[in-house]
Amino acid sequence: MTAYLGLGGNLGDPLDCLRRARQAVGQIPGVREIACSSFYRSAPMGPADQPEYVNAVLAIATTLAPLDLLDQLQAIETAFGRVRIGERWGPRTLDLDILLYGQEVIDHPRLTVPHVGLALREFVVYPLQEVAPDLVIPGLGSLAAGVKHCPRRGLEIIDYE
Ligand code: ROI
Repeated sequence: MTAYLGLGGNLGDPLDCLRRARQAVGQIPGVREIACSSFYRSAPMGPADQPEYVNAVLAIATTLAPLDLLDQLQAIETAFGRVRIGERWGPRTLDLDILLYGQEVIDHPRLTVPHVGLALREFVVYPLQEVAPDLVIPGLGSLAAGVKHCPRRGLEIIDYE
């Protein structure tokens, strides 16, 4: 199955954190990386009094069932020192979200796929478009059409000089 994962973080050194998280995801048994987007700097969505985020999207091929994949991703979040600091939409060291799992629609207490807000978030749709320009999102239509309605809000690719 092809799945798309959103990576995000805004505490510590988020670029380094996301790079290491990418490695960790690639080492999950039953997961193989297909593609990785650029890394992006993005303005926080939600409370503005927090550091800017780094975001990226990974395309993977996986033999894991969705909830098994979720378990593995949450174990990585925990290993990276993620603490849930009460506040909703507050800062975090590492977020690993299952954005899409093939064309499946999943409505489970632990997991909603396609990810809530997928079409609205510039830090998801632009990197996703980089790795899957022709994607169709179940219930939402073509990604390319969604991107047209999604302002960049200052989203920019981090350059590595
Ligand atoms: N804002 C940005 N820019 N990137 C994120 O990954 C992100 N993640 C979140 C909230 C707090 C909603 N804001 C975000 O969970």
